[in-house]
Amino acid sequence: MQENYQPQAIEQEVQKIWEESGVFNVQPSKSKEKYYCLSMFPYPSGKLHMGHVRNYTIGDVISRYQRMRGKNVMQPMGWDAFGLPAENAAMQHGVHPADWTYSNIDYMRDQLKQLGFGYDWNRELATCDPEYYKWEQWFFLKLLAKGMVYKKTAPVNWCPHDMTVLANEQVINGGCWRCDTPVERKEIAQWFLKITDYADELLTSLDSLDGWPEQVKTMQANWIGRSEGVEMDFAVPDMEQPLRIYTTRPDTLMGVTYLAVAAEHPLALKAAENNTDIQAFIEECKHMETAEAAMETMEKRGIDSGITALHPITGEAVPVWIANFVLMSYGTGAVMSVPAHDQRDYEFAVKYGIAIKQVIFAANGEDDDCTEQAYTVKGVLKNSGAFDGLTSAEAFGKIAETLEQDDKGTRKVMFRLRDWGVSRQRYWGAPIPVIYCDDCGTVPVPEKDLPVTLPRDVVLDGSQSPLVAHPTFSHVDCPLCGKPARRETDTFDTFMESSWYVARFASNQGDSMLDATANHWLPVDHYIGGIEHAILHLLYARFYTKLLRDEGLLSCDEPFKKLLTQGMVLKDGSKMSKSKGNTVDPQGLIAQYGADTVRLFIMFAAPPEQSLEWSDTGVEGASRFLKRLWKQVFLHTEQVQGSRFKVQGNLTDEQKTMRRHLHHTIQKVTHDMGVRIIFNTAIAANMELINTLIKFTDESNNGKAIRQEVLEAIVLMLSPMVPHICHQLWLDLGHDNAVVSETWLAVDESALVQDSLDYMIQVNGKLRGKISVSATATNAEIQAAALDDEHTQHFINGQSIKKIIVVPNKLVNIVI
Ligand code: OVH
Ligand code: ZN
Repeated sequence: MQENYQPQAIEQEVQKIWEESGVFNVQPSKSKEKYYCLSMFPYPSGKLHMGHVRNYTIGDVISRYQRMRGKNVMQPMGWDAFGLPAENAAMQHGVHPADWTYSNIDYMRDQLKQLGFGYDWNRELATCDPEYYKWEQWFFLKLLAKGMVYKKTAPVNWCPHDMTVLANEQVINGGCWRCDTPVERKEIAQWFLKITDYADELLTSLDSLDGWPEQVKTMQANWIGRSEGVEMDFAVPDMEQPLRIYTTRPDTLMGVTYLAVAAEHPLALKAAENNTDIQAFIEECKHMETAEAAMETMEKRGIDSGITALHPITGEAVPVWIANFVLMSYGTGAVMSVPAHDQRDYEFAVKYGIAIKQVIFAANGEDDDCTEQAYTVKGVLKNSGAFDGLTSAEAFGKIAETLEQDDKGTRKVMFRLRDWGVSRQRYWGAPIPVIYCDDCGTVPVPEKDLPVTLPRDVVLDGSQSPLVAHPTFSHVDCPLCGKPARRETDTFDTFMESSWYVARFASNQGDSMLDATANHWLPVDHYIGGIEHAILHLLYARFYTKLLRDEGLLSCDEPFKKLLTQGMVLKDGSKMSKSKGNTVDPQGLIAQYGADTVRLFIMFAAPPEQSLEWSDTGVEGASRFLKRLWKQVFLHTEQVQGSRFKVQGNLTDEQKTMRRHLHHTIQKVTHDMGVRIIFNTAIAANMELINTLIKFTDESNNGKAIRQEVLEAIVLMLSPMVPHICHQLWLDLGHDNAVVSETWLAVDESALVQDSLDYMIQVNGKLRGKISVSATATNAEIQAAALDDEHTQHFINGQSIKKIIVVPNKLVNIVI
């Protein structure tokens, strides 16, 4: 065995052995239980960052641990390859998005291999491969035929200078990222998936996800946002259509002092007809971002439309305002406003001098004043005519009933969730497979013509997508009538690809979207990824699973049994980022210390769900620990010279204690890795065990046998974390098989049994002696043994004893 630990000398060798033996390539097995472990697949953005290294190390450690537990583990890897960064690179460096993407993939794949992750590379996929997105197009057409997708106009961010649609992240402080021109809101026709049809199921089946963090389930539930309320009509004398609004607080209906409509609402447009101020206001509202987050923080502004609507119960005239915070694409584009009981309505009313009418009062005499701010809690009704004296809950029912009787409203369950807009006006994405014909309308691309592939000959210049002007791509013959027609030039949101890759990995990836083996592997047993995907990606992937199920392609209801959301990797307390210049490049560390040190540091520095603070001394520490482990194995092999010793006869106390420490450690590490999914404590326990082993200098044959047992156990326990060094040490310890295929350790219960226990003896609270008693001794026996102790007797010195207290497993306190 080599005397010194040289990671560079072993890591590549070990990786070659794994690759050549194909240990990580799996097929369904009848005898072994399956375990599908998946880490969120990366955007091939260039090279791995520490967030990736952390994510993939956690996944690999779980996979290797489960493998040792006898599971048939499937751990795949692939590339979420479409998206804006490739287009940006194309513009900045003049490289084609496809070339950029594939060369990044090659580089990053190599990095993943250098880190020793045990992937089944036979299952690798890239979402920009036509063989992949073909099935996405195919499935989209299935959904289209089913009525699960539709087209409607929806706002996008539009740069009037570059004549292009901007993604939300391309809007910086309301301006275009390239030219800073104020961004406008523009309505264009786009494709939507009816995720709202599944809102109820997406919400209720969250309850079945026992293996998900509560926090993530809450975020999903809030996003879906189920509410119970009343939809009602306010008649507008000047207009044919009444104003339809929805409220979750019908109990406050008698406190309505105005209504607010979106700038694009028909009522607003009518009001603008002869009013230049209103025209100007509507024009201004167009210059606003579409992002909902921007809505929350922007200044709330409005203008009186001059039109009034009639209160559905009192018939009183209520002014209608046009407001920038009401969105046409949201609900009905109109809301009722109750300034006394809603903070946003309150601020708007104060700003524009609109009346504030309090109708809800506290039942229990607490402060219900609403002159400084809205009083938003529920209570008892006043100033509400026939409804006075009712509680909010009672009023909800009574008011709903009254409206229903008059045909002016109905109770309604609503969801905050909107349908999923999947159109992107971009080049580097999967083409949406439809054709527009003047005669035949919207025509799905025939199945035989799939995939609709992206043309390669394009130039990206930051203005509109090159697909729009591409001669052969955009101009096609109508599949139905053969006349010249236009192809859809939008591409899919990249969340489409990441919504079903999970199932594709699990399938044979042959000539169908999914085959039956997908049902063997799914659901994913453990899914690991960043918290930034807690809402959208996970919701879309859950939705897609249900769509695939309802299409007969999958049999499970949910894709992810267990979810681990890893924490951020920080440096000096803040997020690592290129712009801050505080990144640590994994590549340099691998070269300097080896992959095992990087993996060990990452797993030791923090529990997986917490943020991890980068520390150079921590990396040094991890490296030193591996050297120490190596040295202990080296010294042992020198001592035993290839002989195997077996424990014979009785063990000494010291030997028993050593074995007890070992088996306690196995017990703890098994629990930490398999149940708690916390690895830093498992590593720490092994570090303590090594420290104990270093002090265990017994050179008898039994001592050597026990040292062998301890070293083997440490190598097995650490092998999921640091698989290369453990591979080598396992061989050095005299085995001829690969540690990767060893089974996990069993606790030897008999080693845990302690024959005797040590007790400290205190006399009047002062430490006076120490005794050793049988582990099965009764309290009375322990007391007797304590009083019998020579030193203790000296301190008692014949005085009478007032009290003796035995603290189990610890001490005996004698009071005189
Ligand atoms: N392709 C998508 C994706 O997120 C996933 C799809 C399933 C939608 C890393 C950092 C970042 C950091 C540290 C140092 C420098 C720079 C995780 C950044 C992700 C994800 C995968 C893939 C990052 C967590 C946040 N973070 N911590 N530290 N692809 O390539 O961005 O959440 O789980 O690993 O990431 S991705
Ligand atoms: Zn046609």
